[in-house]
Amino acid sequence: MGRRYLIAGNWKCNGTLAENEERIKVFNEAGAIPENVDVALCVPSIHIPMVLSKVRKEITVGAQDCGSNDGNGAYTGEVGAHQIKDIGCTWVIIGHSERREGFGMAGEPVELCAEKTKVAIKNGLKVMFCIGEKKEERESGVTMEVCAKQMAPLAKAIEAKDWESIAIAYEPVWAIGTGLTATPEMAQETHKSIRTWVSENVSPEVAEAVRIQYGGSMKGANAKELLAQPDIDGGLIGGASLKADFFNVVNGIP
Ligand code: 3PY
Repeated sequence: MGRRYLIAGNWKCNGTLAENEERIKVFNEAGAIPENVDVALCVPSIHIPMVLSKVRKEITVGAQDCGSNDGNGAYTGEVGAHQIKDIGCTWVIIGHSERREGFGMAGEPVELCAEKTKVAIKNGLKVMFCIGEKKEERESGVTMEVCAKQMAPLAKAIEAKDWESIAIAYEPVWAIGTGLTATPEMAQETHKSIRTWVSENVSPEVAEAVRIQYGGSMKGANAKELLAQPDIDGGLIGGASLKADFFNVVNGIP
């Protein structure tokens, strides 16, 4: 496989400054990073400057969302892609299911996620673009229809060359924060279908090159088997990225 693995931590809204400094210390001392993997940490925005100043240079840093505004303006509470880039980040997560669901409020529609991605790339960021189905959608056999609906506005909003700045994070919603994980076979089947969708709707070249991460309760204990699948190119790691176990995932790559 020509694709480099991408293992990224999604710290969500966790940690005091002191706790997150301690996490960085643990990861800095966790041993060498294998040559065929990119490691990133997407941390709470308010802790980005601390993480950038303390983390070892082999680990890149990202935010967990950005505004759809392209530049400065009257957008109270937003953090702009231009600011995330300016401060030194490489990545931004867009469309995580927790944001799509909206924490009980109106969530982020797929068109907004596509627009944010376009703006993020324009401002020099790389994007982990999250997609994935809910439990009832998997049970009624519409997993791929759901993923396609989430990707279609993105494919429409960006140009072919922009895909170089994208990793697709397939995160079945039923596996997030539940301890449930898709079996390696289930995950592989969906990753393969996603790659086929990209081949048919973007181009075979983009499909071959784009990295598809698995997310949803990935941890040291299950990473090796998931990452051994031919279409799983990495992980977006929630809870386990808050612990030393994150490096068991990094070290689980084939
Ligand atoms: C999880 O593993 O819980 C995630 O949501 C990763 O983004």
